[in-house]
Amino acid sequence: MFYHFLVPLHNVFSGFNVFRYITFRCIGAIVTAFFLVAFLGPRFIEFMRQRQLGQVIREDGPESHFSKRGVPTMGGLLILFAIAASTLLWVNLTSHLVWLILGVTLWFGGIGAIDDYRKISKNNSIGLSARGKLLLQTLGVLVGGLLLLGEPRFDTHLSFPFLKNFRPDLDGFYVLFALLVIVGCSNAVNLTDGLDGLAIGPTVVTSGVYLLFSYLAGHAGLAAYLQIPYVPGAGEVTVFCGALAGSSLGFLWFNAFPAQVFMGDVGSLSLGAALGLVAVIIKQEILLVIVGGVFVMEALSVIIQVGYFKASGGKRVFLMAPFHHHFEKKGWQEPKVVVRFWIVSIILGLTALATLKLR
Ligand code: 57M
Repeated sequence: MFYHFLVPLHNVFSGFNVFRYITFRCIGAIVTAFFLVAFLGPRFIEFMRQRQLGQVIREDGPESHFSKRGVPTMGGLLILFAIAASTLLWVNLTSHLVWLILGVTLWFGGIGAIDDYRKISKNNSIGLSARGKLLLQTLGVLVGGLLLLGEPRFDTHLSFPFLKNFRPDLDGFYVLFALLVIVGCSNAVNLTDGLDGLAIGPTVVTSGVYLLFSYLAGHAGLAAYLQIPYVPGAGEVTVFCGALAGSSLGFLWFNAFPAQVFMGDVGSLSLGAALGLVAVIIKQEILLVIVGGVFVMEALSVIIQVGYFKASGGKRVFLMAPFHHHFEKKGWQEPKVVVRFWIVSIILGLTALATLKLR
């Protein structure tokens, strides 16, 4: 919005020219989103507490989690509000890509919100069925995917980190691939969100890395120099990534151990979908396996555990899945598990950045 109102006023005051620059608007989006969450956070937490809209805790989980009963949840509403408000303030509103990302993110948030609300209002931890959730997620991605394919010059080739000349074309199958990336990432973030700050920390790192990649992908000269796919219009996605990183940092303020609020499925499903879609749009889908390695590890631990559990008639690979519960069961304190997962996430983020030069 600022872009549209203030840039035309540069004749009156030349300083308004600064609103042209993606870098400036991205920083504006980070700061705005952070302070929106920081300011509204205590009010939201108080609101949820007064209405006793708190977390239901499973009886079969680690005992250390029983004390978390009643912690306000659905903090994702706050994150989504800050992302949407900050993006709309700072982005160039003619960008189709940003509207698409906002639409898909809010759709996934809506699915999560229905699920959360059913759980807390009935207070019996039963939300939407897994099949119902998957169907709604698939619908959201299919509509988004078709709109994306309708974009002029949308590239259906994949690009692999470290391999600049290997770019297979998925053509019509690209939508299915995008479905796998977006729904997979959404559910992986959801599985990761089981300890204070565990999902939001790597979300900050991942959105930070994609912020940089989308800036580079949207700049023809830099993209050519670094030999990454050039995606016209991706520069505006940088502003969205800024809003995502800023609101996630703001949420971490309250979600850090001991958490005052959980994000709920409204947060985890939408954040995961947003990251997956950004990766798809800027043609760095495979890189997500590295940058979002913590989410991938968590999802794999569940697949391995459930698969082996069924195949072996009740044996387990981990003490408990997802992976973070394994370490809790081994006796690690919650903050230790979380900070160590953050360290892994930061190292993976740096590795992803290194792929820019190593190709
Ligand atoms: C949801 N949700 C947290 C909170 C958060 C297939 C199976 C492995 C699925 C998995 C599952 O349901 N995962 C997705 C994980 C829950 O948090 C809420 O859910 C939102 C995210 N969706 O925002 O609203 C609990 O996590 C804790 N938490 C924190 N801090 C946070 O900032 O401490 C969350 C956020 C909260 C709170 O305790 O109540 C969750 O874990 O339920 N299922 C599991 O994760 C279960 N694993 C399991 O059954 N493993 C089996 C195998 C055979 C599948 C095994 O290994 O034997 C565990 N879930 C729980 N306890 N709660 C089992 C133990």
